[in-house]
Amino acid sequence: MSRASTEQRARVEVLRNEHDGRPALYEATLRSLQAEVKELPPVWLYDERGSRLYEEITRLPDYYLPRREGEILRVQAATIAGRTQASTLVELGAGSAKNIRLVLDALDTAGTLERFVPLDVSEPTLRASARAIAAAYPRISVEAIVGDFERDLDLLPEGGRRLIAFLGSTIGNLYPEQRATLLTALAAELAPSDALLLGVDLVKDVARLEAAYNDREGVTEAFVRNALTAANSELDATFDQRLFVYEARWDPAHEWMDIGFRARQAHAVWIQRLGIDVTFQMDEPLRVEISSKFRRERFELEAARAGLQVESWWTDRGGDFALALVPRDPFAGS
Ligand code: AVJ
Repeated sequence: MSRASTEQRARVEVLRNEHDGRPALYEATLRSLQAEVKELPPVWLYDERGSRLYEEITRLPDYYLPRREGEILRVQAATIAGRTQASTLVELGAGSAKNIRLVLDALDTAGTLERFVPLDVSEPTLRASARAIAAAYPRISVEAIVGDFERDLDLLPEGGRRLIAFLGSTIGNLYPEQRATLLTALAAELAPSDALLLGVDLVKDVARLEAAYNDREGVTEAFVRNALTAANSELDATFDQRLFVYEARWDPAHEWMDIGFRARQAHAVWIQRLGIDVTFQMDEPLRVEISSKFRRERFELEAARAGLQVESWWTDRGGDFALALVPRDPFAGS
């Protein structure tokens, strides 16, 4: 682990830099590209350009997720602050950290907040949002962690009352087994006065789901294609954009959006840094991410299996999105 830099003035510390996580990512990429259904792990989506494109997605009219989550937070943030009385707010997969500001505001108003710990895979994005948060909330310190929430929970600072937020339905990018592993790891990480705040997108009308990932402007396609560009440049790979057609469709059996490409024709892609050739048949899929959609009962059951109990489940008025508040120990007297 390395301490990349300390920026005293902005009170932003970057614990651990991007470098440290690369071997594990390459290993995971190797495995995914050799799996039955070929996949490029979604972490490849979130380099600096990808994070910027995701920002753009959040402004698309059809991409309702962040707006619905914001709607819930505007109603519930004060309650969340009152119940958790958190002194440390952690955000996993923080990105540019927009909706989390609603939680920061409420905790700041409640007067308990001392520290914000955003964790994200993109170092430039993390640095920018950490600086912006430090400037906007002069009373708190910001300790940013460049990392992968599936691997780096042990890097989270301890002490105080911690609220660990995982917003935007990012948990939907994980397969059920990975989700179970993460929830179990979070349950183990929580101290008695800590809590989790999870944002999850809900199962809904297929047309609306598919529209959210197939915008006319092609921003989502550009975002997903950027994973190929990122892999080409960092792994010295030969993914040819013209040989892959973008596809995002609802998988009713798994209740997830299946997002990626289909090969236009049979061909091979050489991945120099991994030392492998990946061969595609005509029409063969290359998945880049899944985006699981949830139902309350199933989610609560999964949480329970990990030893977590959902104390509050809040949705927006339309029932599109949900926020789950999960204390390690039930909040006393509220
Ligand atoms: C950030 C993972 C929640 O799954 O909706 C948006 C990513 N992909 N458009 C999602 C995404 C295509 C997004 N998450």
